[in-house]
Amino acid sequence: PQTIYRKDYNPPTYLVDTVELGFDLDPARTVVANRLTLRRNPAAGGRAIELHGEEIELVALRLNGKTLAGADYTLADNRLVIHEAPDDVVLEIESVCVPEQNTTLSGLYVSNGNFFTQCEAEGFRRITYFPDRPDVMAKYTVMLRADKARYPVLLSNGNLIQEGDLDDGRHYALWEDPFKKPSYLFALVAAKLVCQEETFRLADGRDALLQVWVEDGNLDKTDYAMQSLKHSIRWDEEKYGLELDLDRFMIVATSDFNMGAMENKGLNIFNTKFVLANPRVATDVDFQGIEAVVAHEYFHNWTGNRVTCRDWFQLSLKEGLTVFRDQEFTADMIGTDTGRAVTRIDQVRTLRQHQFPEDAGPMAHPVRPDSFVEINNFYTVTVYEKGAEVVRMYQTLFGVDGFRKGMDLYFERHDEQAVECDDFRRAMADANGRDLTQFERWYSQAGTPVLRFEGRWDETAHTYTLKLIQSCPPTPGQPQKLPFHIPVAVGLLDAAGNDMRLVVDSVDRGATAVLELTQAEQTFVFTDVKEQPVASVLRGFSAPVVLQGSYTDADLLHLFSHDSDPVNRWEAGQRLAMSRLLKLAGEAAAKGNSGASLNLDETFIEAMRKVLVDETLDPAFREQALLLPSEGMVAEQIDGVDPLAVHIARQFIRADIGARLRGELLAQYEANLTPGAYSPDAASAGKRALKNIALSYLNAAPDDESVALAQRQFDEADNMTDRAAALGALIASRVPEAADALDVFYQEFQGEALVVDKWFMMQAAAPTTDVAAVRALMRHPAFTLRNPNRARSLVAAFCMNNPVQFHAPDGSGYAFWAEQVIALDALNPQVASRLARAMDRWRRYAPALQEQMKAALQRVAGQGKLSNDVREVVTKALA
Ligand code: DPP
Ligand code: ZN
Repeated sequence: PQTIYRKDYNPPTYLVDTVELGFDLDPARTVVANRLTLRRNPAAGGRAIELHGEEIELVALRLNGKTLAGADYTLADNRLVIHEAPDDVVLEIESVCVPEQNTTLSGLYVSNGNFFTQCEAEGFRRITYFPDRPDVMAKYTVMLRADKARYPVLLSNGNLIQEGDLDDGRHYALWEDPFKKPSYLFALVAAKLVCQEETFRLADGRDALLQVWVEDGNLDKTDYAMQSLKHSIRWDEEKYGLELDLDRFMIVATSDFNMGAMENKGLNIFNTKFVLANPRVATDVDFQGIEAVVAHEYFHNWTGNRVTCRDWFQLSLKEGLTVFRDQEFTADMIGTDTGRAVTRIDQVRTLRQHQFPEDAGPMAHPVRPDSFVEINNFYTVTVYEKGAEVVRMYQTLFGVDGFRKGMDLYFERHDEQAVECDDFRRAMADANGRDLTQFERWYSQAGTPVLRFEGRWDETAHTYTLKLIQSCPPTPGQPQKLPFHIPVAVGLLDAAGNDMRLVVDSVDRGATAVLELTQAEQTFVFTDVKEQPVASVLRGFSAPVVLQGSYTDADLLHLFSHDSDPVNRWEAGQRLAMSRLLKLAGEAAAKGNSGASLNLDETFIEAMRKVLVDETLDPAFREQALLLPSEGMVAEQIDGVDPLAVHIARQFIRADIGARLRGELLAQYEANLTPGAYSPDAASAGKRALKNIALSYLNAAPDDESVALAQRQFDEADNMTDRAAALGALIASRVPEAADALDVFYQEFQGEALVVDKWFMMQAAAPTTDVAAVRALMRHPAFTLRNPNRARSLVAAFCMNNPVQFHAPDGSGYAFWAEQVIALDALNPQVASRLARAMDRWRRYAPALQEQMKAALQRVAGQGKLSNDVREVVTKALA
């Protein structure tokens, strides 16, 4: 496979003005007629027209009305090159594809008998020959023809111009998108679907038609998606002055989808997981996911569609920015300060759990990568979540108003253009009159920076000197790093736990100062500091870095009790927990992985008790504070890690909390019941979260009463959040009741695919489920590798969320992984490649495990036939 480099970018030789597509849809043989007008790009030079095409058959090719002879063009390696063309060209291309055989779910495919498309990043070339690159933006007209009985609904981008009947029971629909767009935003749907629809008044007084399309029988699960869409439209109008630019906006759900959703212009196509919800089948987390993803895809209409990417190396231009926007939307929807902080804590946890390991592993890449083999491998937590952190830092540096000015300038300059990350940075810099040259390193340097702080209080001078030291570990291809421009939000707590007023260089900086670290080492002096403070550094997680400091338990307890910044308050608790987890994991390993005679100190238990019963704190925050760092996060802190030791340590702490705080946990369980009709709002969800973590701790040290409590909740709850939590508690407590509950659950929900996914997932992630048990589940009639959600719910969930069994000392988990990566790769490379990433961190494990992981990687790498997707991942892992 070939590596593609950012530095090799060349503008397209020809630009496309208009595209007229005609589809005769047939699962076995779809004929696509494509008429495009092109014009030579004076900025490029060259008279060859280069089109991409993959897995399609060329039937006819005409240039300005003349059929091209074989000598006029070359068709090889998925490229169609017309050697010499005049300045203005009308190309007519006829080609054929076979949607029913397309298991990759990229291009045009069939799901449950319906047609869908997915074109990002490079799926359009699987539909027709085209310069399939985001810097070619054109206006599209689309004619769809299909059997009316089988496909009564025909949708594409933009506005419906005309529809009617044809002979032979067929019908047609003509769609026109008034905006120029890159090919990756093309979409069509031909299906038997029903919709919830509504007219919505936009800020400028226009009415827009909003639709949510689903399969028959699912209309009872579309309300929340519709509501989320309306909230998103309103929010973008109010927050950024950005309006819906179309007369209609459609969301369509399909159960076969590689990603979460796709922002096709005016026709968003979604994984059912992010559309369908009602209290019976969806959890609080599912509702949150729907709100966030609906918002995300809607926000792309401006950040991604109106202003798009010049090339795929710029992916974070739209993804980092749009994730930041959906994060801010979610926080604003909750509306309270703690609610906002709780969402921020979720984001920090995601970064630590997924992005930091990626940034430290073989696939580490900058937010704006310099090269790739397969672009589909770069829809990563780095491009998305770290990219969002980079965008957030502009807002931290310039404030909400300064950020808005930068956004306004960005749209003023670049509407309907395909641009680079640098253009966004320039708009932020120019709008705020700041030099952001050094800030560019956040886009070009991979790896998570380490930020160390040392504080010294001078008793006589009444100064507090804060020394900040930054470094960044090497990553593949980047042995040395230069200092980053890091906004470091700092507060100082006095002995009573109150914020001191901060004075730096005679300027009063209030309770929290945003210091700008630009050198490898810098000191900041706070004056008028009358007592020894405790420093609260990196408030609000003001930069995506690893923070190190010589915290004492006393400092951490002080912050955990008093910090006015809820994120750092939570963080102090995580640090207290992490130090215990590491110590106990070490002890367990030293004792041959027996949990016997481990001990947890009273200080820690007392801290947990205090936060658990603190009625001044939101339940949602208390739940976050009680949730221990995951086994994966602990493993990241240990060289030569033995996952079993980590599991034993974490389970021991959970059981010890369950036993020693039994009374308090029971009381909180009772106090946070949410009687009455279910509502997914943040306050109710927070109560359920606290109640359910109490239930989970109680069942980490199960007794008759705690099991009965879980059983009763399972039997009586009227919503999926509580039912799934109860089932999880029963499974974790390893009682015989768990098997019965699993059966009941399956019987009740076997008709709900998304709930069946949960059923598989809970079993896949249970430490009692070994490889043999996973194989048995794969033989269940409801299992199939062909559906991405289902494959992920069992196979990926086992490999990624069940560390103890996946890392079984006999290597059986790794052998299973290799087998499944190979099997999936033959069907769907994108899904296979995600699974392949389960081995990213193999070099961090204990030597005996490492050896077997390497062997499994080599087995996959040794396959003759592998997709570029999987080949890139395993090759980089072994490099
Ligand atoms: N569908 C993916 C997203 O919205 C890729 N654009 O992030
Ligand atoms: Zn996106």
